[in-house]
Amino acid sequence: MVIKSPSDITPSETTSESIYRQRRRFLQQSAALLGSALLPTTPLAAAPRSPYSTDEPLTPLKSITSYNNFYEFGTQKGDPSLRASALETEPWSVSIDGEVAKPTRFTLEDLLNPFSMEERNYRHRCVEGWSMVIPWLGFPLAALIKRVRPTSRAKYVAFTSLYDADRPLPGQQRRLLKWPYQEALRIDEATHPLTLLATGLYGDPLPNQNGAPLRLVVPWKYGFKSIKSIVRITLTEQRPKTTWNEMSDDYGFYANVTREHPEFKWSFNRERRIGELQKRDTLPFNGYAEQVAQLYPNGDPDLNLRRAHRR
Ligand SMILES: Nc1nc2c(c(=O)[nH]1)N[C@H]1C(S)=C(S)[C@@H](COP(=O)(O)O)O[C@H]1N2
Ligand SMILES: [Mo]
Repeated sequence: MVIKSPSDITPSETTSESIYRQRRRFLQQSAALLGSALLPTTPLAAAPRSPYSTDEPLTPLKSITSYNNFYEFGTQKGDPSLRASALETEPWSVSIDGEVAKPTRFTLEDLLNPFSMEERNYRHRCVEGWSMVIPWLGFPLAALIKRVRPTSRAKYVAFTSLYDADRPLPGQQRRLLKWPYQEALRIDEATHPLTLLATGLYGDPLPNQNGAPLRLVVPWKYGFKSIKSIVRITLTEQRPKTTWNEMSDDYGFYANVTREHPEFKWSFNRERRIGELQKRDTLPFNGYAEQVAQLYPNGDPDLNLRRAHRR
């Protein structure tokens, strides 16, 4: 584990988190006292607390930004924070194409401009068996999809991370994965109100190691679905290929956080919340069953597929 003890953390690293907590407290108090109309126009004032947010204690900023999976920068948990400064996020553009009214390449600014950012404190569960609680800033992917007007044939939404074969990132110089990293959701999952495009965390823009400048967050699925540093979004009729699912069926296309899956090698019923010593139970759909279970009326789609193949 790469988590440092508190004595290793320099003051500058903790400042932004403690300022965040102060501002958050101040905004909550002023909201209660004055009503939202009189709130100062800080970024946090524009990011109201969402009913989808968990009240669980937030994972410290230091852990969220130093214990990462971002194989473009290497496979060690510390590689992304050490190396992600190599990621150039300005200028940035995102192409949206496929089954949409008008395929467009947006500058990041134009893409984000129509949307207001919300704060969402979400649980994050990696297949490796660790978890965090992360205060994202972002907006529902549903709003963007609506804006680009999907055709009636759009059944899936595919995402691609940045990759330039002429200038590969450190981890992309090895065939750790098939580059570029790709992920996809069914369109009803993509337009579920929990599904976010995140542009920040702890009230500040996304650090590079967390997938700047734009990443997906799908909190009821294993972390590998939450693709980072997105450059392309494609709406498709057929189910797209996705990086980890192509490597092994153990990484299901759906990858919903489930318990009791003896068929899958990553069937963990327990998880370690970063910062805690005791393991805790993993919750069905990572604790979001009430919101998302109805998306899967026939049970776990990955498991059903596996059973069908075996027959
Ligand atoms: N492009 C890209 N996206 C990615 C990954 C990656 O290696 N490359 N790792 C995934 C995995 S396995 C996890 S657990 C989360 C980790 O996000 P975090 O480092 O912000 O906590 O990002 C996901 N998105
Ligand atoms: Mo992960």
